[in-house]
Amino acid sequence: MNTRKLQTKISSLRGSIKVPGDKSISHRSIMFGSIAEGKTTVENFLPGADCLSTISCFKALGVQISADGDSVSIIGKGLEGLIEPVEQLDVGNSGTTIRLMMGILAGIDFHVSIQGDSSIAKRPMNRVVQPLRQMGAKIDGRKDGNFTPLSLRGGQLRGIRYELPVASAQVKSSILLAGLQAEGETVIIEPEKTRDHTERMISLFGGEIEKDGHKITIKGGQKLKGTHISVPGDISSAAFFMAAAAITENSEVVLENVGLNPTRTGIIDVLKEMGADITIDQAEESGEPYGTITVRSSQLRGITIGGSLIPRLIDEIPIIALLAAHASGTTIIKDAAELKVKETNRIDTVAGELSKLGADILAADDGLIIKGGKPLAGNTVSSHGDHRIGMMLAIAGLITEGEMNLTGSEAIEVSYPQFFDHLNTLLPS
Ligand code: SPQ
Repeated sequence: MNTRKLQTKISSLRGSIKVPGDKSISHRSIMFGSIAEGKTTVENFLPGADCLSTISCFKALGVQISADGDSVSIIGKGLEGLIEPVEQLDVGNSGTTIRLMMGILAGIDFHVSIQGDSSIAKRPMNRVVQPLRQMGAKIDGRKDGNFTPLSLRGGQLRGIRYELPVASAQVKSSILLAGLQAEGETVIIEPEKTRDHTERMISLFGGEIEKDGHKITIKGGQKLKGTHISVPGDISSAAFFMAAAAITENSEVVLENVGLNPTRTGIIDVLKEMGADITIDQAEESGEPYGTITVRSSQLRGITIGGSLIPRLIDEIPIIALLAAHASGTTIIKDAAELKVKETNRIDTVAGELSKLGADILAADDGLIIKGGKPLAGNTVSSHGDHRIGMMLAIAGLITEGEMNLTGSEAIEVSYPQFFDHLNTLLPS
């Protein structure tokens, strides 16, 4: 495990950066390219550890994939082109890889064994295992298939009508990928709208999908055709620098080519409501909307965040907690119990690590209560192996007095390998 000395209290943060490609879209580009027929090319792919796990799993399933930095090309031979892997598939730290890949493998009549790291071993898989079993897949694993290692034998699936018990894009996407191969129609009802990259990608690859409010319908037996994908920058990565500019003095940070899919822009709504000085310049849409975001030093105030906003910013809650710790007044984050089943229990890790710096933050059952405005003081903090906790703490350093060390800083490689290089370019020289 690496320990890294963090930059503490700075006088300004200025400059422009292009954050790396969106993680959710990068995963999906590999998966769809692998099950489509013909060649798919991907530009601005995120070569972070999680997306590289997706590439290695699909290579093990017999797909020809060549990656050169952020350019990837995939020779898809359709679902029939996938072969039974000799070795266990290793998803590393990636929940998206395991849950979406299971939806694909559920429809194929061969055996696969899947595992991941110690964080994946704690994350619930029942949420996809249950609907995929209902569709006809045979899945087993630890605790009746709720935890890895998992063993899966797919086969002919039947369409189902499924009301999602939790708002989860991973569960929705897994069922949609199975639904593409099932007999008849699959209908999914979401309790709240979640990120819709899978739906957009089905259309981009020539498939048909119907959306009507919270209801999504897909017909089985569809064939997809390879295409070209340009991945926009990841708003979840940009969020760390948006927050950094807002909480530091004399700052202006420009973030170029950031994905602005409305199912992901909750962080922009929150920054605006907290009083941030933020400008959005949206560009023409090509499959996924994108644009330039500029954030300047701001006077922030506490707000209440909950309901349908939560899935639109679920991965940004660690950095929102830091914004709240800096703002004046109280921030309440509720309806976010899903945070407990991420790479770490993010309610506990956020509250624990920010408390170490002196923030007034309480863990609640479904969120956090933060009384802002207390000055932060340096300490040794830990990522707990969670990339988003590591990046949040590195940004906290920028407003912290004294020395600060981060253990487990390597976790950041999962979604943002150039994070510290980008941060350095914004620091005063
Ligand atoms: O892939 P993984 O590990 O689940 O990644 C996380 C993250 O913080 O990067 C969650 F821990 O993002 C998920 C996100 O929380 C990625 C995702 C997707 O690409 O579909 C959807 C969300 O998860 P969920 O469970 O709400 O569907």
